[in-house]
Amino acid sequence: MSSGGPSNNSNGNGNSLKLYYHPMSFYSQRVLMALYEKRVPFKSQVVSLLTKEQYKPWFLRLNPRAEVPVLTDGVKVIPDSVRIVEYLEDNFSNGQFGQLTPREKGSEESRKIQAFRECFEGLPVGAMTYGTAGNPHLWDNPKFPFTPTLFKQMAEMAKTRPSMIRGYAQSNPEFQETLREKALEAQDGDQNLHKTAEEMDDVLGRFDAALGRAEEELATHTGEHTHWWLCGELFSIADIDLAILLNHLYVLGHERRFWAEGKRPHLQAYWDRIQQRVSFQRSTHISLGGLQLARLHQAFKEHSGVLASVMAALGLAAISYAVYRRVNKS
Ligand SMILES: N[C@@H](CCC(=O)N[C@@H](CS)C(=O)NCC(=O)O)C(=O)O
Repeated sequence: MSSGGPSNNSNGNGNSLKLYYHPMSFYSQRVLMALYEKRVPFKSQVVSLLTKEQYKPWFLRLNPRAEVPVLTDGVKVIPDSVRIVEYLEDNFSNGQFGQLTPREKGSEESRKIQAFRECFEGLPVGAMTYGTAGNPHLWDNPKFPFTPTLFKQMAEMAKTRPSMIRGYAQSNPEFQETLREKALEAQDGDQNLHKTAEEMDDVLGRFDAALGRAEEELATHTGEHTHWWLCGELFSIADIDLAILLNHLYVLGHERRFWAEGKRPHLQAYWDRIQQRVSFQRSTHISLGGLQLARLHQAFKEHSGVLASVMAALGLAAISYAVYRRVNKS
């Protein structure tokens, strides 16, 4: 998929870019990692998925599918993580910016990157996330913020999602067609996130097959190729896909199923290495303070008045107390 060539609105130095995202969103993390890897400057705004800010008219005007991430470049609006990463690669790859695809297009490395991208980018990540939440027998070792309470809320949300989206379609006539389509997908299609144990076997199998392919490839990096990334010397878009995927599975608590404790030693070594990368750390870091601040920001916008001030004061007090405790501990 191509982003349609250089933007007339882009000045090529990233000053006009703005990313609408959520720090817990898998697809947002993929774009963040690409931006950090390429060292492209950008502004950003958190869209609070917890308070359903993605269904507010201002955001639907950017993306009628009500999904983050969305990148704007001047007046140009680019939704969808795959398209955004390609847009960045097409428009910000010279001089000061990093390169995530080989210069030589027909090479073996290029072909491998494309094949791995198709393999990873086709995985049903939403089904994995919400399906894990809705099947307690799959809760092995989940990490913050995936607590049992959050998992239970997510499982409930997966059930009520189609009717919720239909409700938003009704109250936003301008975006009705796209939202009705989305509701149908959430009811019967790919986007049905309410999964039975049997359906989850299939979802888990698909991830297992993809990670098996990665393990096989990494196992071939011997001798002078031990320092290679997934498809070669270059740290590529396939590496971003794999890094964010491994992180997501780790946070959901699936590392023992897929690679840890001797299951896939090459993938384990890759995971250890990827965690050292600054772009990875910056794109996957989720702080409780950050999530609370995003909620407060939304509250401010909606009820600018006494209530918001009180909430802000309470939130800031809680964050200050957490910082105070941390400082006192160290
Ligand atoms: N294909 C899209 C998927 C984006 C997506 O599903 N984003 C989720 C967050 S990870 C979202 O915004 N969901 C909100 C909703 O569907 O209400 C991409 O690659 O960016």
